[in-house]
Amino acid sequence: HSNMSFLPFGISATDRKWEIPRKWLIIDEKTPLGEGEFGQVMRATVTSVTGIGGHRVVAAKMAKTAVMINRGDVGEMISPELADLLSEFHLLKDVSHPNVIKLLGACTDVSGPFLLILEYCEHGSLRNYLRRSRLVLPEQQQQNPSSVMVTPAVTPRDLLSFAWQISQAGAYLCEMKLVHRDLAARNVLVASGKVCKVSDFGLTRDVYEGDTYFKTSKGRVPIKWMALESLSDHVYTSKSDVWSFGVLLWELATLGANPYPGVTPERLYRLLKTGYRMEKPDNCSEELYDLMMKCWREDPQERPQFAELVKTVEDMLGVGM
Ligand code: ACK
Repeated sequence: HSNMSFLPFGISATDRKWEIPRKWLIIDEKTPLGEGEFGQVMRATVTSVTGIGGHRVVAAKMAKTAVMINRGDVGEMISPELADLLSEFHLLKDVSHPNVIKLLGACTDVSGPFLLILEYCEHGSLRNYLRRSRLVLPEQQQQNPSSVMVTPAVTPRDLLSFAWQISQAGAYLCEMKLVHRDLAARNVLVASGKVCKVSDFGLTRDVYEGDTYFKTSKGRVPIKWMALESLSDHVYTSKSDVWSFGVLLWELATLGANPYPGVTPERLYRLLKTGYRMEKPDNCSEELYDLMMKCWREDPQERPQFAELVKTVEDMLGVGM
């Protein structure tokens, strides 16, 4: 086997510019960032890469069963997990936005598993970041300023800033005619400087919790983030992404709580259809609650566009004055 053969699955000659030789990658095996039924995210260091700067910490994402795949046989041996990773690769090649996870490269040669190399986001997922922030009391931070570095306290203004950044990413994706389908706090990463990056473009998540994805014949779907029309007709549009963004606003307001507590995924559709929506969380402003409620309008056309959401959150932040 030639050591420079490439995956047949949609990897073209022009993709070679993304190729990172495996020998440049040092995978930190001891501290997997995330592991699940679908694959793994590992922390790694890329060395001697001119394109992306000398030494750099990155995230390497792999499909769990990728090693088992006989990549010599075209088509038939590809696992759904690898298919998701490959589609994420092809999608990320064409996007560029400060609030969308950045693709740095890939390892596609057949000497090892397909690896997607992404920028590293030191604070991990927004959901975990929000939940960790609950544990930090302002007094604690004053006493021990170093704790600020580990888990910075989250202010109401930070939450609005996160909402604003994610709405910008939403507006960008909408402009690119891309539908994310799985916008949720677990799929937003937090980089240094509290910069939010929308990630997980493969639809299927690596790590998930109990009622997050409802298993159907079509795979796992994030029921509690899904718009009514996605639940009933499997319709996904930028307006269904707006619905999910509304749930994400609720996650922000509750510092990462699980939506619709006590509601089983099976019951959710009927409940929403009868007009039920989540209550205003404690400490959530009327304005922010009004915004999420608009995102959850039954008629997709009546929901705001991402561009409008950006403006409304901007007004709430008081920027541009
Ligand atoms: O909250 P976390 O630690 O941050 O748990 C998830 C886990 O992997 C599964 O996705 C973490 N993760 C994923 N991608 C990255 C990345 N690019 N940088 C840092 N952490 C990541 C995420």
